[in-house]
Amino acid sequence: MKIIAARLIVCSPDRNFVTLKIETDEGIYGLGDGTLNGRELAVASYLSEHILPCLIGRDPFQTEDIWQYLYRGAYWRRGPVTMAAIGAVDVALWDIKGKALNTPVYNLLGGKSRNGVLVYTHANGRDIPEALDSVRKHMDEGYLAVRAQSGVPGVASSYGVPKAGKPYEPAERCLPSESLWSTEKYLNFVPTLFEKLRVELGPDVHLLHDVHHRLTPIEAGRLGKALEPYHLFWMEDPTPAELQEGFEVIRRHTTTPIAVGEVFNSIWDAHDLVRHQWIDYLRMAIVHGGGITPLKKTADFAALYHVRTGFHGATDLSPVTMAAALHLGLAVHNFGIQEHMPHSALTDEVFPHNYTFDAGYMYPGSAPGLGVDIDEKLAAKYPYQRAYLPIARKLDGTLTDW
Ligand code: GCO
Ligand code: MG
Repeated sequence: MKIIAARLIVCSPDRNFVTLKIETDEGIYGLGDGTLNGRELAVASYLSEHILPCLIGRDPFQTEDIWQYLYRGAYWRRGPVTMAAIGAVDVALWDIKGKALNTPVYNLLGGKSRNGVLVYTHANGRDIPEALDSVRKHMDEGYLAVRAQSGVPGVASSYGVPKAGKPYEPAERCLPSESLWSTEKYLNFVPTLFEKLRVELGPDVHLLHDVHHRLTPIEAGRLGKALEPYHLFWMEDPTPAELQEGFEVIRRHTTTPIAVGEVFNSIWDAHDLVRHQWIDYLRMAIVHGGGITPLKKTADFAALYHVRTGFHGATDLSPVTMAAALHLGLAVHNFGIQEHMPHSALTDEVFPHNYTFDAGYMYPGSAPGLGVDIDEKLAAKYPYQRAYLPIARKLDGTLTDW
């Protein structure tokens, strides 16, 4: 089998997506996702200018060699743009491989290690009563695990809280908006949120929380300790993770489990975190980490240190990445949980897929390959629109991590 064509479909059905379609001489094609929120065209250009011409004529079954060719062969390694571009190719090749062998991708990764993939979804509210209602609503829908975010009194536009009545979607089709941030107000408030949730909801539901990189390690240690009575499933991205040893400080102070990695793009970003057991869950997105090939290796490495997976699953990753995460999550032994932030109805229409949700779990389906397609005619009706993530400033105007 040979690759005869590779092209991009950049569309915006409610939000931007960069999709790669690789076609073969046997009529089988595969899809990959190259979406990098707010930087979509950088990945599209990396793919069309630098990668796609090199794919023509290659054997799509050689996922390992093609991955090494694109990673080592470029000389310039890593970084979100490069790795998302490589990830798009790698995932499309696994899709082709599954279709050619007439089997779902998880069978090529070790087969099913479990019946279904435990997922968590997002609850949010402008205040504690609204956040509580939102968690309850998702529990009624069948979710066994829910991430809870709430507006913080005295802090305008807190992370994770939608603008009135709209589903939460951080990228906006305008120049970056600015939100204000106060660590002091946040740290005083969050334990009261989870105290209320536990009292009202009981001990069984898994509760998660995303700090979104906003604290220093010692502040994160304080928060983790304060949250211990409410036994969170995890506290996510407590501090920016460039300094991996920062997590040792957090670990020294709290037993609240830690999840990190949605902005990582290489096993090397997590190497120290994993081998020192400073974290519990690794959240790298399949696309931004360079595809299924490196993520399988990363998961196996993490397994040696009791670190489990919690792959990124926000709406800025397309249904193709969602499917890839479900196949890999079903197969690896050290699966932890999968994020599920459902896409809009329009996005789902553009990307028809086989994966399903039932009673707290998701299932990738048994279609050959990944089980996701793209309706190109419909996609063409929604052209790319420039969009940015917001930025955050402290109350005194200092730019801080969003
Ligand atoms: C999450 C996230 C996201 C990010 C988004 C940025 O845990 O799902 O933190 O919602 O903010 O992916 O593009
Ligand atoms: Mg997050």
